[in-house]
Amino acid sequence: SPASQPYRTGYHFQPPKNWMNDPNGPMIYKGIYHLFYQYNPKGAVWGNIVWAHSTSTNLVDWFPHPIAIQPSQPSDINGCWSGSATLLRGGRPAILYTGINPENQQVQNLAEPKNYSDPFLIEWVKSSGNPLMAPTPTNMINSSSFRDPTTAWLGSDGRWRVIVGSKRNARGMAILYRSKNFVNWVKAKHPLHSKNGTGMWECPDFYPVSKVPVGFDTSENGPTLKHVLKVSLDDTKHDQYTIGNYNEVRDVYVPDEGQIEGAGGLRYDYGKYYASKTFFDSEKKRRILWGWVNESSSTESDIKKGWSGVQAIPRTVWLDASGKQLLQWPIPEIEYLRTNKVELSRQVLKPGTTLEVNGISAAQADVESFFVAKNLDKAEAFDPKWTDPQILCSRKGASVKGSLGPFGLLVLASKGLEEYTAVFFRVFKGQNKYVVLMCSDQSRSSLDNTNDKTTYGAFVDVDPVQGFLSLNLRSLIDHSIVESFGGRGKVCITARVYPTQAIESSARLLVFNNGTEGIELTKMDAWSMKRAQI
Ligand code: DQQ
Repeated sequence: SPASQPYRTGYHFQPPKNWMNDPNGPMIYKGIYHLFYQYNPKGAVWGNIVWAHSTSTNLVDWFPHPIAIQPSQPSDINGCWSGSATLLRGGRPAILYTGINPENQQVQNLAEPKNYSDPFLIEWVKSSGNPLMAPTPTNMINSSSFRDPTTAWLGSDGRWRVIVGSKRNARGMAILYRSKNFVNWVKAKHPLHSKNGTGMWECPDFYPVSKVPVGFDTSENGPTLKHVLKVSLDDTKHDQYTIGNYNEVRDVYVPDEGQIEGAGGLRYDYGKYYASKTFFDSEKKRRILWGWVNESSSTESDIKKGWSGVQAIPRTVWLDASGKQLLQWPIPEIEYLRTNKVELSRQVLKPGTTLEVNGISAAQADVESFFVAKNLDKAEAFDPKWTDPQILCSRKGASVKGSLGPFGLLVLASKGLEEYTAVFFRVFKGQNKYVVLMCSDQSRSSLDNTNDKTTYGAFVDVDPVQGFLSLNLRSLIDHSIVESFGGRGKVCITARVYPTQAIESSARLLVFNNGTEGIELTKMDAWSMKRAQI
C-alpha cells in the first residue's frame, strides 16, 4: 500500500519486488517494445542475476513475462549478465550476453527466439556453440573484465561487428569482434577504441547520430553521421560519452578534437544514472536511451522495503547543433499520463520569492518551467578555479544567496520546508561568456540521515539571445526520483530522494528565487501524472 511504500514510483519502470539493475537488450520487434533487465529473483540486493523481461506498446505501460534468460549451461551457470539485442537480416532478433562460467570467467553467449512468430519473444534458446567469445591463454583478455556486448553492426563487407567492455591494467577498452554468421566470432587485432587511465568500461554503447532529431539504425554510417561511444566507468559509476567518427576501413572510432574521455568528460546524466543502453526505434525513427537509476538509501532499508532500482524514463537522443554534445528529451508517450494541468503565467519572481504551485499531486508530477534572466550585467563573477560544477553546487546550495539565482524549483517539499529537493540555476559572468550552473541539491531532501544526499551539478552550455538568457527546466517527479532536464535537454540530472514528511498528498511544489535580482517566469506548466500500468 502507498502508506507503507511511499517510495515506489507511479510511472517509472520497476518490478513488483526485488533487485533490478542494468537495462538489457531493448528493441522493437513486430511493433512491440521489449525491455529485459538484470534481476535478482531472490532478493532486494544484487545477486543470482537473470534476464527478466517485459513488453509494451507505448514504452509507458508494461506487461511482465517469465524470466527470459537464466543460468542453465556451463557458459552462464554463475550468472547471466548484461548484453544487447541485434536485429539480424530479415529482422530476426539475436541476443548476445555475458555469462559467468564455472571458473567465474566472463564469456559471451548467444540466445535466439524459439518462435519468431511470437511478437512477445517469450522463449529464448541458447546457442549450442556457447560461449562464442572467451578469454584464452593467448588472446590477452582479462577474464574478470570482459563483459556487456553491444548491439552488433553490419559493415559494408558483410561482416557483423560487436564490442565488449574490458580493461588492460588501467586502460579501458572496447574489444572488437567480427563475424559473418553471428556464431563464429573472430577477435580483431585492435580494439575499436581504448583510453588509458579510464579503468574498466562496462556496458559500452556505440551508435550513429546527427543534428537532425531523428535516429539511425546501428549499422548506418556515412559522411553526414557522427558516432557516439558511451562507456559506463566502473571506477566512478558514471555513463560517459564522446562524439567522434567511425572509420570503417580501419575499424576504429576516433573521438573529435576537444572531446574529453574519462571522469571529466560529458555525461548522459550528472546525477545517478548508469549502465545505460540505446536502441533504434525503426517505427518512429528515433534512438531511445534506457538507464538504470540505483537507490540512494541504505542496503538495510532496501531489504526492508523489498526492492531496489528503477529505470529512468526512456529518452530520445540526438546531436546538438554545436556537434559537441548530445541532447536528450523524455519520450513524448509519457505525456499521455499528464492530467489536471496547472499553469502559472508570466510574472517576475522577486528576490526572496517562494511561491507554491497549488492543485497538483506534487509527489507524482511533470513540471516544465520557462525562466528568463534579464539583468545579465548583475551576474556574479565566475572564478575560473571553479572547474567542478558538482563541488560548486555543493558549496552554493539553494539556501546560499546569489545575484542571478539560485532560482528554480523546490520539489517534494514538506509543509514547513523541513524537507525539499532543490533543482535550480545560477548565472555567472565568465571571461568572455556567461556560465550557467544547474544544480540538484538533495542535502535537505529527507530528515532520514541514512540516505546518501550528495548534491549534483553541471554547467549548461547556453548563451544569451539579445541580452536575455532563457532557461528551460523540465522535472519528472515520481515519489523517490526526480529527473531534471535543463536547457531543453542539454543537461540531465537524476536524483533519488526519500522524504519522510513530503510524501503522497503531503508533498508540495514551489518555485523560488533566492537571488538579489528578479527573474522572469515566462510560464510554468505543471501536471499531475496518472499511474502507468506496470
Ligand atoms: N552489471 C552487470 C554487468 C555490468 C554491470 C551485472 C554494470 O554485466 O558490467 O549485473 O552495472
